[in-house]
Amino acid sequence: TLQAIIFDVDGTLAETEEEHRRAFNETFGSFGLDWHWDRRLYAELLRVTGGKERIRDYVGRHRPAEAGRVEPIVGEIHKAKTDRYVANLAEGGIALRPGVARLIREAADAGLRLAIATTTSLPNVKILLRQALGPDALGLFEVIAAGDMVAAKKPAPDVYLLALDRLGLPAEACVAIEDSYNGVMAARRAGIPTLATTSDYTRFEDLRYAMGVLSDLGEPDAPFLHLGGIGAG
Ligand code: XBP
Ligand code: MG
Repeated sequence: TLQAIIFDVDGTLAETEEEHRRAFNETFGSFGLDWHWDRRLYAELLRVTGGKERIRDYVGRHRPAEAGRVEPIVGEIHKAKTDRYVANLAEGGIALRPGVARLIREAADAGLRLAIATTTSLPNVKILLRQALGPDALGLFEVIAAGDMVAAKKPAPDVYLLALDRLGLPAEACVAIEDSYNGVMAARRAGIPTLATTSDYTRFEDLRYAMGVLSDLGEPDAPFLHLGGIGAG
């Protein structure tokens, strides 16, 4: 039987990638880098998960002459990007995708255990959950497997295997919710039944290894059915 839901973050809980892109672009200038990642380029760069990995991939393919200067400061650039992303979200917030808040609350009320498996950095997860669900939001999630807690990022299964390990559950007792090819592959390689919701940057990706693909997780938050009330009077 189903015992836990494991959520991806970026693209699944919220459409965060434009905030990531903005934070990357706002950061490059302060390191004297005249880079700008537009939407088209970013869609291509998203094939590599993880911010540091993405910067290295970009330099390798688009700015090879700058590799020597950038490589020693990738960690520094990425830390500045994370700080900026957190500051931007603290200021502006970001909405959860349809149905996400409701699923989290109803699953928790029903006694299901909740976990997160993401390649994004831990501070990014924390600010998103606090902003969107309130100060107690982190307490809803028993396990948060994030960022550099594993060596190999999605599509490797490592972050999902870590979440399963921390939950102490077999893969079959869980369902993963993902939005991307890399995410679906990571969860499936860990053996977890996976549901995909398409997101802004992933709607044309190959999600066929998910057990189902939906546009999103549901209807607006207002109660839509009152079966108990119909005919009860
Ligand atoms: C999300 C990502 C992340 C973010 C940036 O992938 O690829 O890298 O874009 O996060 P997924 P960091 O939703 O499949 O987990 O910059 O903190 O690495
Ligand atoms: Mg995602």
